[in-house]
Amino acid sequence: MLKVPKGMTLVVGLGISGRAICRHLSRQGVPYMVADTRAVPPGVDDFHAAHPGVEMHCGPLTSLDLSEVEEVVLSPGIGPSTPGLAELAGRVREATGDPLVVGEIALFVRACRAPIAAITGSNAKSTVTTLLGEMAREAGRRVAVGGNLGTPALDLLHDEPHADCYVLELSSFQLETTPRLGAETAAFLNLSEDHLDRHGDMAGYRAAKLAIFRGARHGVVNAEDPMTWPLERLPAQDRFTTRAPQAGEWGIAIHAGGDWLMHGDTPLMPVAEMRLAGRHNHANALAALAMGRHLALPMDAMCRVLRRFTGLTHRGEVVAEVDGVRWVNDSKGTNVGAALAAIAGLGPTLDGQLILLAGGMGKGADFSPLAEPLARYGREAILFGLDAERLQKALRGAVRMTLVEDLEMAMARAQAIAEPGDCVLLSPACASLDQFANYQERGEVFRRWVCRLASEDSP
Ligand code: UMA
Ligand code: ADP
Repeated sequence: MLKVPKGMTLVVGLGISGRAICRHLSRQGVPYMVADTRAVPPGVDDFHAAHPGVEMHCGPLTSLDLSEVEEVVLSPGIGPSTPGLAELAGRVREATGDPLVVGEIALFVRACRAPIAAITGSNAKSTVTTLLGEMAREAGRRVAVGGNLGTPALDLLHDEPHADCYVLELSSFQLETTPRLGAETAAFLNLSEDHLDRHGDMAGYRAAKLAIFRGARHGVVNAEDPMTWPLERLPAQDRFTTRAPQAGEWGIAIHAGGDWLMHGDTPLMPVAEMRLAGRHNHANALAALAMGRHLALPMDAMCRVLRRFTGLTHRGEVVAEVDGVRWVNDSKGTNVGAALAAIAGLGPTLDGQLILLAGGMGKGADFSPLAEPLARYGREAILFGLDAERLQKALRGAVRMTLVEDLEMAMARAQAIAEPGDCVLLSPACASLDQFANYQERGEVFRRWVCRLASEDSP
C-alpha cells in the first residue's frame, strides 16, 4: 500500500480540473501528489512533462494509505463516496478545521479576492453564466467567466488575477465538495432529473446544488420551482418567474400591447427585442438581470446585451429558416427537463407546429413529462437512437410519431412533413453517446444538414 506522506496534499483526477488544481498548488508551493482511479488515465505523459517529480498513483484509491494526508482535493468527476475516500467523510484538517476532502472550488474560494457570482441548476447554467459575463463586460467591468462551462475556476485566478468579478458556472459535482462558497450573488435556476447515479436520488442532487447558497450575500431563485429555494434565510433574495411578477419579482407582463421583461411593476424591455427565443430563455434573461442588478450593473447595459445575444451553439440555436420552416439546434437538450423547456418555450411562439427530433441514450429517465407540451404544440415526434422505443411508449397517444434509425433520417422525414410556420427542433432529451462522440457532434450533423438544405434552396 502506498502511503501519502504526512503534510502532502492528494489531488484526485488527471482531467481538466485535476491539472488546474496541480498548477495552482505548484504556484502556491504546496507539496502534492496525484491519483487517478483509472489504470491508464489519458495524458499521463504530458502531465509528467509539465510536473516533473510529482508522484502519481493510477488505479483504485483503496490501495492508498491516506491516514496522514494533509488534504484531498477532488476533481468533479470523482465523488466523495468513491471507494478509498468514503472513510474520510466527516474528518477535518487539524490546522484549519476545514473538511479533509474538498474540491477545486474550495481552493478557488480560499484564494479569490474578488466577488463571486455563481450559477447552478439542472439546465441553462451556461446560458445564464455567459449572459451575466457579457452584461458585466458591457458595463465596463473586468470580469472572468468559467467553471463547469470550460475554463477551470483556478485557471481564471491565474489568467485573470485582477478581475473585479468572477462569474462561475457550478455543477452539483463541484458544489458537493465546496464547504462554503461565500458568493456575492448565487443563482439556482431549476431542478430536474439528472446525475442520479452520482447523487442517489433527487434529494441528494438538490442538497448538492443548495450548497451554492452557503455564505451567499444574495440569492436568485425560480419562483415556479420551490426546489431551488434555499433552506436558510439569505441576507437578500430575488425571484424570477415567466408569469406576471409579484411586487419585487422579476417576470413577464403585458405592457404597451406586448410582453415585456419586468421588475415588479417596472417595464424593462419588450421580450420581442431579445434575440434568444422561447419562454425558457426569457426566464434565463430575468435570472441574469437579477444577478446583474445586485452587482450594480446598469440596466441599459444589460438590456443592450439581451438585444444582441443570440445564444450559445447547440442551445436553442436557430440554424436557418428554409421555406418558412425554422430549424433549431438544441442538441444540448440532453435530459428531459431541458427538452421540456425547449418544447414548452418555443411552442407558443410559433405560427405553425413543432416537429421534435428526439432520442439517444435516455439514462433511465421518465419521458412522460414531454407528452403534454407535445400534445399541445407537436405536429410529429421523430424518434431515433437507442431509446427511441422507450420514448415512443411514453408519448403514446400524445402526438403522431415516426421511428427512424438515425438523426439524418429523422431530418429527411422532418423536411418531408414540415409546413410553413413550423419549427423543426432537435432537443433529444437524451445523451448522444450511442451514435455520436458527444452532443456537439450531434449538433454539427444537424447544422451541416440544414445548411445544405438552405443552400439548395437558395437560387
Ligand atoms: N475520472 C475517473 N477517475 C479519476 C478522475 C476522473 O474515472 O480519478 C473520470 C470521471 O468519472 C469522468 C472523467 O474522468 O468521466 C472526467 O472527470 P474529471 O473530473 O477529470 O473532469 P474534468 O476533465 O476535470 O472536467 C470537469 C467537468 N467534468 C465533470 O464534471 C465530469 C467539466 O464539465 C468542466 O468543464 C471542467 O471540469 C472544468 O470545470 C463537463 C461536464 O460534463 C462539461 N459536467 C457535468 C455537466 O455539465 O452535467 C457536471
Ligand atoms: P447547462 O449548462 O445547465 O447544461 P445550457 O445553457 O447549456 O445549460 O442549456 C442546456 C439546455 O437546457 C438547452 O439546450 C435547453 O434545452 C435547456 N434550457 C435552456 N433554458 C432553460 C430553462 N430556463 N429551463 C430549463 N431548460 C432550459
